[in-house]
Amino acid sequence: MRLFSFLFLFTLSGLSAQQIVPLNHSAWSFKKAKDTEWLPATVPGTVHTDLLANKKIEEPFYRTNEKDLQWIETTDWEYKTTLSVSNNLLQEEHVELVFEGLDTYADVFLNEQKIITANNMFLLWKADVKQWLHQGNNQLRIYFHSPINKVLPQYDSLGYVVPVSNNDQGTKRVSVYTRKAGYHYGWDWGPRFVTSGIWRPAYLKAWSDLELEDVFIKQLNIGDKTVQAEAQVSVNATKNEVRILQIFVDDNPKPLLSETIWLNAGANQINKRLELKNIQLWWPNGMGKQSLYRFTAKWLDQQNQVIASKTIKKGFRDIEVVQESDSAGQSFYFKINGKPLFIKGSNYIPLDNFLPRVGKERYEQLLNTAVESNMNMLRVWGGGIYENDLFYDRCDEKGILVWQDFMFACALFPPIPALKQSIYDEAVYNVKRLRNHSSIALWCGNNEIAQFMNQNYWGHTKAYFRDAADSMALQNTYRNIFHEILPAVVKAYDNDRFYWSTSANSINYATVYSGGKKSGDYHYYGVWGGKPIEEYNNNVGRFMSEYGFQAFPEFETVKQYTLPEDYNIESEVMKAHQRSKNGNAKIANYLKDNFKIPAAFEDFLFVGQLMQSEAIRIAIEAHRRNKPYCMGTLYWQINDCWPVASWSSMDYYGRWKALQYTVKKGFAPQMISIFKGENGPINIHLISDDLTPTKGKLTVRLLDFTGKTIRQFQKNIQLPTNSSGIYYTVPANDWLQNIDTTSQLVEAVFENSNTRRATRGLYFFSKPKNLQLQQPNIVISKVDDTHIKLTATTVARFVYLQLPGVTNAFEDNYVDVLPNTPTIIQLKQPLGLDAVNQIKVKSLFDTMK
Ligand code: BMA
Repeated sequence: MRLFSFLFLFTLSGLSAQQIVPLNHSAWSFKKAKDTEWLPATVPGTVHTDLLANKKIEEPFYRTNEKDLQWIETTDWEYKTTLSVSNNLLQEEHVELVFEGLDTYADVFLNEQKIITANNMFLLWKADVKQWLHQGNNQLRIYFHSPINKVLPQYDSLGYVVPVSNNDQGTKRVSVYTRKAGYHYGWDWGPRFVTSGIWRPAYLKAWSDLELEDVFIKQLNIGDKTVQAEAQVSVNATKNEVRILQIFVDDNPKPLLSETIWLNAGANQINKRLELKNIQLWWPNGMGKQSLYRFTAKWLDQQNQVIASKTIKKGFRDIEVVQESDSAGQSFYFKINGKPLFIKGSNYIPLDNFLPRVGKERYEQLLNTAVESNMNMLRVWGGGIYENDLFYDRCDEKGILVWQDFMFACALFPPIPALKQSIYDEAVYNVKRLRNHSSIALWCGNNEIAQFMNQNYWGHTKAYFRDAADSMALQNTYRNIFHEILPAVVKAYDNDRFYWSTSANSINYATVYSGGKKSGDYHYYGVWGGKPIEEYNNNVGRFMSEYGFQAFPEFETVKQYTLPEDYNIESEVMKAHQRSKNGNAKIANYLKDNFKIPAAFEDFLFVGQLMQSEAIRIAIEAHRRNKPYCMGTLYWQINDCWPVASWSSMDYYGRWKALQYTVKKGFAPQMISIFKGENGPINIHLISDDLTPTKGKLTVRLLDFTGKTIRQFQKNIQLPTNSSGIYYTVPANDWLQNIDTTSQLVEAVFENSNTRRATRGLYFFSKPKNLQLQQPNIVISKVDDTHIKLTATTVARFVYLQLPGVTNAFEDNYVDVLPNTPTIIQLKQPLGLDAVNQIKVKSLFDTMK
């Protein structure tokens, strides 16, 4: 085995005067507990990725390999390393061994002394190990119990089966007995890989005198450019002593606060009022700047030597969830710094099944996609993880608000006291870890549990849940966790943040779900469940926290997990990458109603993406038209954790599906929606989320597919701030008398006179399958290094551009091109000389031949 000695000691950013020895570069090895051969391992990591790196298993995401890897979850594993400890380190009064994440049932032994027994993936585990360490080599060994076998005795002895959705793909659904990411056990977009491992950083932390444990800058009151705040500093002192606390803002060398403090041996909590002048407020993306201030708390001894210091970033903003009774029911919207904000965004799931391999770049790419798509919120959904600090740092910087679920989804939880204690500890740890982040908008107890309990799910009836004795125990546990433990933790540690007990939800703290469209937040899956896509227009709630529609990833991605013989959505391999019940049949049915089903596999994937994009476009337009009745839209889901057919708008490799471009346009500050209700007229709606009124010119045309204008209307209009309204009604008996619904369309363009930008909406009278499209003869020409021009001789629908070898090369894609109206597309990177000739183009017409 390779030995690694710590030749240098250094400090983590934000901490000083203490020694941090990271264990991630140390030489680790691992083995099956029963084996004798140790293999090299990576920390942080997982058993699966270590087996892969050692070529002991095949690529888990490839074809149907998942099936052959299920043995890993019922196996016990061991990890070990040698810690070379210097005398210098041992001079400190305390030496702690810290694991920011152990997945999950882990016994940690130092020099064969058991020092930690871990049972919750979402907790930090640490122990003061000084007494067990000696100078030189020390043996660290971690025994991971199978997360399945560990809880089987509890499962078997309970006497009844706790209802868990069939997302848990185990024969015995034991996931709810363990505090571990729900999606590890499978989901309707994810494989089953029940991981084990040291999944977050591990280190030795040595300190003397005092330990600065936590710094919370609590915002008390925002006045005109002045913010009243409180610094809440938690510190552990080794003895009764007098020390100096200083607080600095940004690079200002003069402390904002400098005070001598009497510390008692043990834990101390020091709260100090701060008055902050000339503060710029923090705003979400699209509303203003994301001003963040750096606060550094320092502890000094009486010789002014720094003993410990910690830096956090903080943005100041008021955020409020407004629930006011009105004629329909009750509002549910966010007010930021006093201004109502229409929420635009999506649900977010973990970026990988093997979490430690998600690096900085993938977080960046995800959050850049959110920003580029004009989002202002992501919902960190409850079947995944409380994300890494980096995720929330980037959300703060980019103005992406976070709807933060606690990690509970689609299942009830067994009535086990130790489990509740662990849940309490987990909530305290994560609320304290994340509460400085301005981006976090609310805490939500769980995903869909109350809703499931009341909808005859899991083969049980409502009556069962209400009356049976075991059901009472489950209900009490539910009430205990989501109505008592979690809100109490939020109240104690993050009092100002709104707590919502479950999503979807109508009345906070109700166990009987009475949700719906009139109050609270709403999950609508009638479309995708079988209802026509137009039903989105009739199912608008006050805050749409979920709705979604599936599509396969594009061919390039499919190629990465298949062989040519798998190129059929009903092949075994394609079905292994489709986890939603009847998912393929649903896609095919919706396609039949809306598009001509193409014969070629690649075209099928392409048209499937158009289907998804059209469905969600209808939903987004309906939600925005209905502002302020509806004040938020979060579609299900922005990303994937592996390559799969799913509701995502961007696939596992970061490739934008057609939907992502539609979302970008659909979430733009100004949007046109041309809408015809049943038996109603065709109305031109304009929606503006801007905080200032917008002036511009509206042009509405009736065109035929050759580009000939049949009718035209123009007027100057003004869009009020934060508004949705009808600006023109197409005169039915003049414009629409003799139209051909298969070869004519309505176009509306709004030219914003402030930004000079044009917003366009199109209305086709017929579904894509019935349109009389002709060969559009699309020509691409270079305008300049970052712009190309598309022209067509007849209407071209959903023109898809691909620059081979470049992912997401274009700012817009899957566009409708009208004849006589050149379409300019911007590129993300400058275009090389010949690149324009390499661009591949395809449109709906090509799939209809
Ligand atoms: C909702 C989510 C997820 C699920 C999605 C698609 O219920 O909360 O549980 O993946 O719908 O079915």
